[in-house]
Amino acid sequence: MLYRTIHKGVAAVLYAFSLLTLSVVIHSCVGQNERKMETPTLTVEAESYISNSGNIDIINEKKNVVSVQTKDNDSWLCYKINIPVTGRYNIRLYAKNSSEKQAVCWIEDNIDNIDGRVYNVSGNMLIGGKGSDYPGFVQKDGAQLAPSTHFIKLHIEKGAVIFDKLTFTMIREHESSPVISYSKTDGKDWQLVWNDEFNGLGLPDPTKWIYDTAGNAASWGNNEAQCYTIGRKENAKVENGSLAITAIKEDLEGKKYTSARLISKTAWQYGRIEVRAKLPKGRGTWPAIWMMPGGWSFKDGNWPEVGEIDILEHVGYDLNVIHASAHSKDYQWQAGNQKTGVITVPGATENFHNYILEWSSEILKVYVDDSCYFTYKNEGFGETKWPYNKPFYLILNLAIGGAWGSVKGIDDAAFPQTMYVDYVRIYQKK
Ligand SMILES: [Ca+2]
Ligand SMILES: [Ca+2]
Repeated sequence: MLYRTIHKGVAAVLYAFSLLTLSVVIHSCVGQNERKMETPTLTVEAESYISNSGNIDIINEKKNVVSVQTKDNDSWLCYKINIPVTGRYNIRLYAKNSSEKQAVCWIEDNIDNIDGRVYNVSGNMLIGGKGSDYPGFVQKDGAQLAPSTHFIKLHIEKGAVIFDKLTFTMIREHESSPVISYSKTDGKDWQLVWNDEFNGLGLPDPTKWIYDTAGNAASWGNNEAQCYTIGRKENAKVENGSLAITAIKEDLEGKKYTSARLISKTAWQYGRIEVRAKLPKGRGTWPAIWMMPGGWSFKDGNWPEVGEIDILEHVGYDLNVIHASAHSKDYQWQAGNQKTGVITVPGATENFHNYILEWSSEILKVYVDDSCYFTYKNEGFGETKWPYNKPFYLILNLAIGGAWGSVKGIDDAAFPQTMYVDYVRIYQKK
């Protein structure tokens, strides 16, 4: 359910655009000393610096907004922050320029402040002078930060700025080495190799799932209407034996809905992927259970050449009609010739059903319960038609709107809506 309506050139532009302006989720703040990360946005007030250099004043810029005003010379401010999880963070600097000249800011990290090593985390963040077209903050995707206490130094050069706060929002958790599980081609019976029964309570198991928000700024290439969040129980939680991915009608980051997109930390090559789910309903909902190649990220582009396997898609305006598809360079949505199967499943939004992919080097077969309704055989013509001889990871998401989901509009009265997943079980031949 990825780029779909985007032609390659547009995708490339969007990719470049997203690097410049990636806007990620900010919903609530976590205190600076809070180690447990429900919501990975750290907010650092400008006035909370522990040391500084240069000529600065603390001012009440507006009611309830305390800021730091720097003069028109070089200065720095140092902050002590706790980074809870290894990863790359989008860094926003909420500041405005009080001089004519463009100010140059950057963020530097003193690693543990022990050996005096420093490195530039953000690169230059430019704040235009008075009269420039400026949205109130500048942002950059920063270099990777390790989980520890950091002494972060904000440098301000050339201009004079009024600086309110700084935020660090996780873009994507660091994956040291993705786990890959291969099926034996000469194996006999299916054996369970991975599962999540969703028996706990709270956020999804962080050893098994990560959140993907990397396409929020680009509306995920399908012009989707939701903002995907990270570590927010309202959008993704485990309770009553199921994972609940819930789409809510609420404003966040310029979008009108929130939801979640989880991707597995393990990738599998071949196997039987079994997902027991109950679907949301309502015009505008677009739940999906699908797979992309191991290590692939939305920002990597190169869709659909890399391959995509959709085990389930359902759009709310077409109740109970279930789709399975396989996309490749030669068979894909843009050309209208992707390999697809369709089946009607009465009560798909009322009851749990098993959505199953059986996948080998020779064939893709998709089932609902015991009914096989999609088969695609490897024709033996190579990667452009069969890019499925490599590991793929699993994605569970509930999109709202988008090129397909919003064909008949979005029924705001239907929200909130939830996709429930009773379990995910992966079998391989060992
Ligand atoms: Ca402030
Ligand atoms: Ca369960």
